[in-house]
Amino acid sequence: MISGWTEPCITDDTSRHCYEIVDTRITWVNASELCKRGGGHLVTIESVEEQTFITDLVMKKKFNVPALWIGSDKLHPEEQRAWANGEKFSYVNWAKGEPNNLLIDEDCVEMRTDNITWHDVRCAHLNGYICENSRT
Ligand SMILES: [Ca+2]
Ligand SMILES: [Ca+2]
Repeated sequence: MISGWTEPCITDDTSRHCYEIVDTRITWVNASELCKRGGGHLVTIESVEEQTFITDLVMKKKFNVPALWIGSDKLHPEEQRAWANGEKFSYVNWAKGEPNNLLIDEDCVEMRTDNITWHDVRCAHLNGYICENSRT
């Protein structure tokens, strides 16, 4: 369950970003819906600083899920590749060889909890997820 947006948060020049990591395994669409219901969205990682902050959060906690959904779907074809809000990727942390669309329809993006790299996988896969709430 979303337990609230009080912590942990980072503040940059223009806004404050708070994160909630949930280790219940659900599909990308369901994770996206739950984040929205909590007033946020699946995390968009726009800089190395944001990735580092999230990496620290993930590493601090022992997860019983191998991967967490982040906020990108409709990954293929390549020219559509972006965050679900339409924003183009300004930063990426793909694992070597990813995104590879290996099983066809690997249209959603997960972040592995062991090494924090991104992989494209099928959206019906069951993962934990990270919600973000950004306020200006
Ligand atoms: Ca973000
Ligand atoms: Ca893949």
